[in-house]
Amino acid sequence: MRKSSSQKLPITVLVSGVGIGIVLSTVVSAAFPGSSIFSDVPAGHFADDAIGRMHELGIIKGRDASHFDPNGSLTRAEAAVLMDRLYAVMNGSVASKSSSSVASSEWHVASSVPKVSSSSSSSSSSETPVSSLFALSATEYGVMENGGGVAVTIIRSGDTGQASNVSYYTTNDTSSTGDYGAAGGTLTFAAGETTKTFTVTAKDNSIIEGSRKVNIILSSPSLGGAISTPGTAKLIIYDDETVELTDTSVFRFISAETSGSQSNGHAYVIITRTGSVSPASVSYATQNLTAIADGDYNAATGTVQFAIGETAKAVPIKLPTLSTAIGKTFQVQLSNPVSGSLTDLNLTTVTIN
Ligand SMILES: [Ca+2]
Ligand SMILES: [Ca+2]
Repeated sequence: MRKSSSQKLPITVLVSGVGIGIVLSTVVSAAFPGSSIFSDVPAGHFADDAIGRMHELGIIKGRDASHFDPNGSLTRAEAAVLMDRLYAVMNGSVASKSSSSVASSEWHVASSVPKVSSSSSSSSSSETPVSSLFALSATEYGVMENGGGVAVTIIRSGDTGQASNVSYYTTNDTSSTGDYGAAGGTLTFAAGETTKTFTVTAKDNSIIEGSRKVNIILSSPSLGGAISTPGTAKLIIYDDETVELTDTSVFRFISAETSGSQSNGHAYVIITRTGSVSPASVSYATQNLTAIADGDYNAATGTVQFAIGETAKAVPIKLPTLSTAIGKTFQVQLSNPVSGSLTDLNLTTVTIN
């Protein structure tokens, strides 16, 4: 296919057959959605109208007269034919000649490129511009791998007094398609509506793999609209497999000896851990040496929770103001690590100052 430098096709048509439908959605409206033609395209499917439009334009056909196979893959040859037809339609010419080497029984081949009659052009030709701005509610969302889905909110500002719509979709960042359910569609805001939500679903597995990121992208605002900031966001899928962390998360005190000042009211002992890709916890308890609990210092026991990303925690131990306690010592002992283990620095001696 040759094309002049002034006639460029959108790069995103390379992504998939469904992507082609989305990109061209502003070219012409569908008289018949894909679901009215193909039994395997659900009504309301995010590509329903796009499939109908592309069928009307003759750019795509079904696997047969009643099946589209919306989740089927596109080969490079099929992509070339589709783009060639797309190119011809966008330039007002018929592209059927380019597909002569492809069997007409193949799903993507149209026997002719029908003109779209004026009666089949509906809403977009008479659409009134609405200057809505669309943005995501955050630049980052998070979900545990086994936590189901996360609701993503689109906020509409600007002109919200009239109906308008915007599309959204997801792509891989560090994720792969098995990590989540691909989300995409067009959301219509009614007059007065300022927020809409959609859900991206995480897929659970039993693989230790760490966190992965998914791109969430707003696109294709309706006529007169625009994408505001943030128009893209990252969804972080946190792994819930933690078995390996028993070996990788090690708890310890930062020092075998420390001190606490009565004038501060507390002694603080610092617990650190290596590895922070998963929640973990460790318990602690005070023990007398020369200092006696609940006189020279307040006995303390508890469990310290480390959230994802946390590598250090301070445990406060109350020190009453008591001159006879000065110079005395007690210990703090670590025990019961969860999703981690202990090392030699599991005991620290505190001197009261
Ligand atoms: Ca899992
Ligand atoms: Ca996993």
